[in-house]
Amino acid sequence: MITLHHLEASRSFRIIWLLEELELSYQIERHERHPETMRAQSSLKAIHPLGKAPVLCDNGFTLIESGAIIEYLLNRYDNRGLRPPVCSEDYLRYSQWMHFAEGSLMPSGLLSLVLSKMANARVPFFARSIVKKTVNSTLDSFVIPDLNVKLDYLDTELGNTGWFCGSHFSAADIQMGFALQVLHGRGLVADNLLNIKAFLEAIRLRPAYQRAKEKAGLLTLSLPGKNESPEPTVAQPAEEAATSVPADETR
Ligand SMILES: N[C@@H](CCC(=O)N[C@@H](CS)C(=O)NCC(=O)O)C(=O)O
Repeated sequence: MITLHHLEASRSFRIIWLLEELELSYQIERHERHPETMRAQSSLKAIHPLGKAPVLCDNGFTLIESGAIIEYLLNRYDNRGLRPPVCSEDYLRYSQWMHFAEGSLMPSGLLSLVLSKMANARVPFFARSIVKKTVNSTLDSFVIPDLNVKLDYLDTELGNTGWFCGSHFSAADIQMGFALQVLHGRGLVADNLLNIKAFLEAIRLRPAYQRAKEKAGLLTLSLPGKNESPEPTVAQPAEEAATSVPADETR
């Protein structure tokens, strides 16, 4: 039996989503975050020394890293063609976006999260304004502009077909979709990035995504003092709008 160790509001959502897309049977072991530090509780360290999610156990093997877990599940169980053939041009795109998500996009998001937390951290009164000024200037001069260049590029790329590789949904859309979801949830995706918004709406309407959301619970973390942005909605044909599931109020 496949066992997924899932941490609330974390990347392990990707794996639940993929398992739902593949319609595999699996079990979820749930782990919680510490209410103040938001770090994973020690139960996850008992499964793997790094104490990070996702962790997948299958066939006596324990695997970490969402990209590696996705490749493993596709190698072994892909019955839906969620990865383009290795010799195809689409595969190059697939491979690029699978790496880009954790190699380039999530680090930008993490940096902005850490710095925003730092800007709001409790520091002695005399140092407060200096810390805030320094952190905000790093955010404004480097972190946010760098992230925006990436997001603009992604928006242009998504303008081609609406998906990250070729004209079909693939596992790269899961890997990238979660990262964009997190950034959107933190209000970091500008309103004019309509292709990203349409992409987020398209994934949200997938039945497997909706099932995964029901199983995963809270999807993303919000910043201190900020409410999460609601899930994006673009204009839909009337009959689709009538059948779509409303946004989960816990997000
Ligand atoms: N690159 C890794 C990142 C894993 C990771 O940082 N997971 C976060 C959740 S999104 C985590 O477990 N954080 C808990 C902690 O650091 O205490 C992956 O894609 O699996």
